[in-house]
Amino acid sequence: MTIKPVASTGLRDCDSEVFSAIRGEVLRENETLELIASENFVSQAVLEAAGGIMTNKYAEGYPGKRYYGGCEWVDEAENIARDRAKKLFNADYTNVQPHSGSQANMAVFFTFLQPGDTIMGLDLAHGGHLTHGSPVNFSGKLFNVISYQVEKDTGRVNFDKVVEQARQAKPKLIICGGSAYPRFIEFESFRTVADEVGAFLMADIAHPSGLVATGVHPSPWPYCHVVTSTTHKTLRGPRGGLILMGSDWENPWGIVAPKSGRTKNVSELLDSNVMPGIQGGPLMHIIAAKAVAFGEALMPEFQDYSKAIVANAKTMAEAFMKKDYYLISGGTDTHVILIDLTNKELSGKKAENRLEAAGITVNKNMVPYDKRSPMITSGIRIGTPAMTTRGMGVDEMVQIVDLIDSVIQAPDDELVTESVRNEVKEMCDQFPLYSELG
Ligand code: DSN
Repeated sequence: MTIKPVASTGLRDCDSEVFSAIRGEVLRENETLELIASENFVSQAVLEAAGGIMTNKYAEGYPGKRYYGGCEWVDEAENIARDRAKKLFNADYTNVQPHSGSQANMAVFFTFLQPGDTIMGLDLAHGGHLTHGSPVNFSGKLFNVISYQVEKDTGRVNFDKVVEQARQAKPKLIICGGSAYPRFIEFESFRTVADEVGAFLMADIAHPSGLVATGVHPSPWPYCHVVTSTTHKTLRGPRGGLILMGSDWENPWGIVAPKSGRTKNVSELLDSNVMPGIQGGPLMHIIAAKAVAFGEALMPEFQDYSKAIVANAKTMAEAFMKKDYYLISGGTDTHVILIDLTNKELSGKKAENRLEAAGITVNKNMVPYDKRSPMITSGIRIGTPAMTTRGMGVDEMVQIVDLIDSVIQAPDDELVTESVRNEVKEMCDQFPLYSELG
């Protein structure tokens, strides 16, 4: 038997089942309207790096200090990623190895906290994130969690209440940011609360990070002690995580390493909590792709893109409100719109299903004070990053709102679904995606 060299056959020829699944996803992305606020379409260059041969390389450790030989080129890729991330976010320290935003958050918690310490984060049902203290997540299992909420009438955080809660709970860490908060994160107000109770302040900017990088969303500096993010939402990179710090990396607080009791820079503590603390070998192909995405985000065009994301979201928000949709917080400052469908008499789950049948992808989402369960929900979340990448502008956003409304008004009418699906296909044909993938 002759063993073929691995490079001799491509996916199409050697594995028709997986090829067919990927081909199906290419068609799905092409032929539907992608409105999930946390998704985006990466460039061909990012795709190439993410699917590249650095997936072969083990590189536990950090550039110049690895546990494996042969790291010359992956060191170069990781150094480029670090330099570009620091420039992009005006940061003094970064770690680009977290496989996801959850791992970035976990590394921060393990650096700044001991199990059992108290943390304060935005309630998941009010726009927070699983890792900000949900009882089903490590954050809720390992730490004592006090959640803050948004106000029923404004959909916004009430800082008089947050400070009152913080005075009572005395959290060691306060987390700001979330996954369904349509407004700017109020970094300065959170810092005032953190200072009052002597807490560390962490911002999770996973959602707006592309907007933060381009100045379209306010900066977490100088207010936040540590910042985490994902790289694949508004930042339009490969799926992954990121940690950032400003000058506090020098450890003005004298935090000590738990085992040795030695005081180190926070940067060293964070690095060792990422690897070997919670991860092994870094995904070097993804780190190379992060470097490419950071390079793209440093280009002036990326600021135009970020502004267009927000202009599109604001246009959609206005169009929905004209049609009597109830938007949490009455609009948006970002790429996210959160709609409470209670006055439309269908659940978030049904809306998600019926819109999907019509070629429009959104996700069901809890709304503040939701009476339904997380698997049913009363709301949907909509975001504009992916459609903006595709080149769609405000006219298309108004058209999309009309299409969504047609489905929501007649969710069980198959003729309406079919007609919307045809219009979606026509729109998508005008804005081709990944045509180079055939
Ligand atoms: N699942 C992500 C989102 O959709 O916002 C957050 O992790």
